[in-house]
Amino acid sequence: MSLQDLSDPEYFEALKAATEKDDGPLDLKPTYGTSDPMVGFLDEVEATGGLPQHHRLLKYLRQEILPTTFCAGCGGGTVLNTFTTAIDEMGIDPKEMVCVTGIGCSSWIPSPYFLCDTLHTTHGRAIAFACGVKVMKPDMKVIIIAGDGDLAGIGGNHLIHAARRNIDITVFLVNNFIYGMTGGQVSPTTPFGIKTSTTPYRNVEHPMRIADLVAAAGASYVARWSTFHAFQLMEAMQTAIRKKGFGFIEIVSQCPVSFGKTAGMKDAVSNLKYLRDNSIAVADAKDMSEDELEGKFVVGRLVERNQAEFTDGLKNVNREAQAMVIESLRLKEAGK
Ligand SMILES: Cc1ncc(C[n+]2csc(CCOP(=O)(O)OP(=O)(O)O)c2C)c(N)n1
Ligand code: SF4
Ligand SMILES: [Mg+2]
Repeated sequence: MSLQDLSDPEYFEALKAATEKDDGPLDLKPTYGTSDPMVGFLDEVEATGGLPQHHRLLKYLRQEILPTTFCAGCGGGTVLNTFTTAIDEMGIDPKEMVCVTGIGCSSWIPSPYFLCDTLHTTHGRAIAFACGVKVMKPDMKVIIIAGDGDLAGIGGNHLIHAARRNIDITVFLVNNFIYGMTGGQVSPTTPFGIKTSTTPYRNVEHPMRIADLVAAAGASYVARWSTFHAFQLMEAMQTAIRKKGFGFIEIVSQCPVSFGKTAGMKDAVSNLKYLRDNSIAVADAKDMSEDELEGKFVVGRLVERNQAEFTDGLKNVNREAQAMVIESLRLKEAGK
């Protein structure tokens, strides 16, 4: 399976027919009955000598499209695994979710790989589509997974204003520091001094601290973790999904191919060591100066607060407006 196959209309029709089959409600009982995705998996590998057909997370994936097209060592696989585990542990029925995404390697994490209703939108417009879905379907869990280029670059304005409105959607921004899919161009989150394909000498811009910006804009929950911190990330994903209002996690992730090749970290391990060695816990960062924090990733919960949510506000104003119209009609009928 390759990107080429996906542009073949016949292949797409077959894929559509396969995914449109309605098999009734999904059986959400974990196959192995544990939250550790490796338990059972390794036993089955050993017993069969091949890849397991019954891994408990497989049912959340569009299996007809596997294996993924991610490069070896890409953080996209970790994010997909972490997200799927979070959904499984929370017992959320994927039929009650809509995943929305934009364009880029990270946008492929929910679409096509995660098996729920997905909207694969134009570059930078995932949040605009997601807001529309949430307003019309307020009971659905609306979750966005997309890249730094998509959400902080071309879609940055939508992100800020959705956070300001505190609309009840969840956004997982995969920050691999570059435009990965198009060859590693500099992005708004590229660290200072790093070489990319469009800054071959070094990046002279300072990166946007996108999670801090979203926190300042008014989101209910904001955290930053990395693919090195898979378990903390999984728990934070659950909190963000549960939290009423705008939930946001910046997931600092590795792209050994488009980022690592120019930045001097060609394999996943050196990328992950870079994430590990440059992560500072929120509590430790409090006493550090701006200069000391240059090039570091402050990880942990940045904000958690309770405040009015956008779709509730819309519902209330609709109710008030209807009451006003009914009252004015009553007065009119009464000749007053
Ligand atoms: C309007 C528009 N401009 C530019 C592009 C080309 N383009 C496709 S993916 C992409 C960057 C994606 O970067 P990011 O969101 O960080 O995802 P990554 O591939 O790094 O995961 C760009 C610029 C496009 N598809 N549409
Ligand atoms: S180019 Fe980078 S982000 Fe895209 S799939 Fe490959 S490793 Fe992942
Ligand atoms: Mg990117």
